[in-house]
Amino acid sequence: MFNELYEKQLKKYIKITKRKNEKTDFYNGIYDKYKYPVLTREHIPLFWKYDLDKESNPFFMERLGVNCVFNAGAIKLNGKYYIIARVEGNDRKSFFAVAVSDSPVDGFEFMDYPVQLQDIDKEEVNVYDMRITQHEDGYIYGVFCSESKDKSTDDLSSAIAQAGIVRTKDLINWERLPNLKTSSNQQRNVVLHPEFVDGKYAFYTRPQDGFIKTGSGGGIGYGLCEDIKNAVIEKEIIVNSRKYHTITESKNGAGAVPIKTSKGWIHIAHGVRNTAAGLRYVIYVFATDINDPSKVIAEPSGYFIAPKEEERIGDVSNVVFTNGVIVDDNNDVYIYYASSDTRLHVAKTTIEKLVDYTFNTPSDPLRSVLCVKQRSELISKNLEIIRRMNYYG
Ligand code: BGC
Ligand code: BMA
Repeated sequence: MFNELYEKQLKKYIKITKRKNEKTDFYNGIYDKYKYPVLTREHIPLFWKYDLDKESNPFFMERLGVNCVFNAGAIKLNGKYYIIARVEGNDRKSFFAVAVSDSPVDGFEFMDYPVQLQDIDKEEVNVYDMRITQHEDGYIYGVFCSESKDKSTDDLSSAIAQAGIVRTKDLINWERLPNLKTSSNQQRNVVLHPEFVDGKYAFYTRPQDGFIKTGSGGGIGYGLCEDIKNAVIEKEIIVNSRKYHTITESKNGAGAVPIKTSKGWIHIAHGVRNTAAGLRYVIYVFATDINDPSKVIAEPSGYFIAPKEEERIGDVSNVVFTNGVIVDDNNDVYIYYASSDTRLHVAKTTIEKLVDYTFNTPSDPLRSVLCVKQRSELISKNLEIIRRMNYYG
């Protein structure tokens, strides 16, 4: 009985991890979407959840269930594709786990153990959303959110979020460095830039007044630091502000590590607006100057990816979120994005398309009347083309 139950679940696990992915018929010309999520809770090895000892677990029960697998950093290393996912147990605590595959779109399997972070702060309760930066100093860095209880209030849901930093060369042994220090007492969505700027480490930050409320925190920030082993940002500036009645009205934050292109650094970030149904998270794109990664030089209007169909539903519905992108050797770009804090998907584009999208999509004119004008110009240009086609055709 025990063995049968085990084998049945094992078959399901093998089926899901060996399942081949395929493109959907979703079309916008900008990226393709894949049918199956690349990681879900079903991808978690059985030996992470069940006690496989018949004596101590006669009913073959899950002892330590996993709730979801989502927001992930990503990197290609020695020809393999690695995803560093946020895994959340049934106990609501998140941790990091590395999954690897020979393919960017399917076949991901977790390494035997989750990432074992060094315990440097007894107050730290939860960790999540690791960004993986292959830095020119030779290390691979992971920057993540380290959360602890806010003891200054009786509100039990109030927390202090800080940026934790680890580094590795092999994705197995991780050296933990002290958390980043900035003048804001809340930091989430911190991303390390892959190159030195003026000989210093450059971080994208997201200062906030409160844990959920941005307060005076105006958007995605930026700052330099001298020493990564004791990272302090003295001066933080806002590079990409939140704006009224846009997709970033409530919050925005850096997502994946910026992608270097001939026209500038391309950032795939997230924007949040509030609705009667709660916060809505979408993914958007902007670019910064190749020589000054704090200077925004392009920002296509609206969202790049928004939750669609089954992506809308999950633990925290109406959310898409990304913190990991892989640029392949042939300039294909894989965007790993999670939906509704539940599962991880992949979308595929190319550097060429991403550059075209970023630099040739009109920007948001910020007012309905101007948006109609913008759209009418497109319509009249197109009607002219259609008329000509009919005439010659
Ligand atoms: C959750 C995150 C969330 C944050 C703000 C944290 O406690 O783990 O997923 O982004 O709160 O809502
Ligand atoms: C946050 C993020 C994510 C999460 C999102 C929606 O602020 O840091 O971890 O996907 O909220 O819950």
